[in-house]
Amino acid sequence: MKNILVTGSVGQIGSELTLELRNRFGGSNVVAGINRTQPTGELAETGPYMKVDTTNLEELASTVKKYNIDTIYHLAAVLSAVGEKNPGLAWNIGVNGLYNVLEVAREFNCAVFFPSSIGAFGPTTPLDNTPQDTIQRPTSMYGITKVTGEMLCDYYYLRFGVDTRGVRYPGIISNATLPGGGTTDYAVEIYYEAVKHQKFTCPLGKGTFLDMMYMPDAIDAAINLMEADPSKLKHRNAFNISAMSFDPEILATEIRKHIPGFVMSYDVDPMKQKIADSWPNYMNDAAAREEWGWNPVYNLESMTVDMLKVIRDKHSKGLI
Ligand code: AKB
Repeated sequence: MKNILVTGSVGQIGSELTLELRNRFGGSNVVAGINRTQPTGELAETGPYMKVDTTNLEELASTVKKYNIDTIYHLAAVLSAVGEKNPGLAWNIGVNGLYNVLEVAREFNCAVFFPSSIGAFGPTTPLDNTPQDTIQRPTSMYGITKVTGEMLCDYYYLRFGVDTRGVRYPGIISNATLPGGGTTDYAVEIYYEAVKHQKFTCPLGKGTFLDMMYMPDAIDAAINLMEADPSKLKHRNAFNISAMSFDPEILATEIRKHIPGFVMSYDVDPMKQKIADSWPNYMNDAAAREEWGWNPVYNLESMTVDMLKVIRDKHSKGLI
């Protein structure tokens, strides 16, 4: 029997991951860890939720104990753009929060999923076909917390045998919960603005290629990796995973196939642009494919069809 805790369960990935885990493993077996934002709707109705501030070791430990948790999906995080504005907060949540999760996992024998990111790379990394094992000297605080997290997870596995596993997520595109404060958020916002106003002002410049992924694939990645045969995993943590790579122009052209009048202009945010320029154009994810069968379903075309269908539906119901 699995008993799962998801930290950051009201966030962009956490909210959809929690519901899918409840689908697969039963609502009462998946605890939604919340902090400042209360869960609503399905998230509040389909299973238990608890206040779990990951920077508070006692709060985390008492929830793990109370629900006999054996697996923690640790999604609580501060994204890259917010992290640059508040580096102390990014460090506290990104590193001290993870340290507490790993300590509790060690004490209560839990497996841990940790999402690293393309942010764990930096300007001296080979940015095309970025290898699984390569130079990592990120220049954002977000990236520094992600590299530290990758190494902490390796350390807890090697030193204490904690079953840590993780991926390096690209920008995640979704239509349920909005992302908050990332560099790749434009690739979500553009769909909403295209449906609502047929125009969008892009904060990243033409030619800024980044890896991206549709949410259903991001969720499958987390669950499939956690369910994978451990004897096949040579890396365990920080697997490069990707599904597509595009720049804002390519994305706008794809949207225009469905909304011919869509107009995009640019107002480049220097801080976001600097971060994006230091991240890979596209990663090599062969290790994930070989070691645990990573195989994304959605590409830019199929994702765009689905995104526009869902967002148009919400718009027609007055929900956005
Ligand atoms: C961000 O832009 O900060 C995140 C990420 C790629 O990790 N979406």
